[in-house]
Amino acid sequence: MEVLQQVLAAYGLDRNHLQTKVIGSGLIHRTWKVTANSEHYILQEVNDNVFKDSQAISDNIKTIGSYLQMHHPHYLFVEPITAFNGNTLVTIKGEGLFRLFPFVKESHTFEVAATPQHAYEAAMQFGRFTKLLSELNVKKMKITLPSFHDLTLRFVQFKDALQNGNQQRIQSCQQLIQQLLGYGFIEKEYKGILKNPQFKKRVTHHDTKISNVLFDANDKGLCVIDLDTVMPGYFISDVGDMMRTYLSPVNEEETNFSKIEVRDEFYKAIVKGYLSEMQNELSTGEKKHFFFAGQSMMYMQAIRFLTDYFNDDLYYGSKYPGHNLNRAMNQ
Ligand code: GN1
Ligand code: MG
Repeated sequence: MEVLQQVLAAYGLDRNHLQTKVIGSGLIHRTWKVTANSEHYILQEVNDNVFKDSQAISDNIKTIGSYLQMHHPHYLFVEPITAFNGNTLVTIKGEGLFRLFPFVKESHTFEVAATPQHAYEAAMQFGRFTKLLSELNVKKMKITLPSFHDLTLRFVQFKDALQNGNQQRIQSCQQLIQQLLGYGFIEKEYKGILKNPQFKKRVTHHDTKISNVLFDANDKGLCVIDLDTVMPGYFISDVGDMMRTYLSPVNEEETNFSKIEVRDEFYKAIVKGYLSEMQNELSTGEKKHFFFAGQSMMYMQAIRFLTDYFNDDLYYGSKYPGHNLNRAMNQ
């Protein structure tokens, strides 16, 4: 707590009237809701082990912020607050890297898509975000995580882990490994996309789970948040991660796998919501890959979790033995 008070003081918040509460379920950053003199804020510790170039994140947020301010001033863009050091990021020696956001009044988030309407609203918001930025030169965006959604690289990392990872764990997962290798055609199709001139790089969010959308009091989407992975990418990343996270009634932590199913209505809602904004942006070739989008992101996440399991949970961490194995099987 001492550390958080130190961080908040760097933004001019009076350390004597503060309340902090852990919120969010992200695997990479840590997040708190802060109340200071009845004003609310969101405080985040940025994982600089994963995001090694924090300046790239700040630069991208500035680039997008100024573009939207100029061309779409009505868009609700939640920017981090500038600290006394003139920067949005504050380093506390030996502790980490932090930033602070204003809390958007009367907004809320969902942890799961409970109704097709939630899925529709979220998909529309992610589509709108990319569409509003479609005239921004995508090359101006920095790469915050190199090769983040490169399925070929993830496949190579998976095969690397099979060679060099925890042999005991690998031995006990032969069936799952064979199953995942059997889906290798998904990676081949991805390679085809890289060569397909109909596919375009756009400003892509890359983390489209429902909790990254702010909703208003009437459950209408307001805007998207969590912009660290916004960088050039393909639409399959955003649409695919929505499918990965909205189609099933239970999330990636569920270990009773019989509860996992694909809810058709939610699939339709994602396509409809996304196309309500992106209809005229996507090529015919891209539109043909809606189904593939879901397939490829679920596959990528399965091999990322299993790779991490074989690498002794170095990346995602684990709360109980076999956690990342369960996450992989869930996918
Ligand atoms: C990570 O931290 P979080 O939960 O927003 C990961 C995503 C995964 C997700 C799986 C930078 O996101 O790619 O889809 O976990 N982000 C990074 O829950 O690796
Ligand atoms: Mg995230």
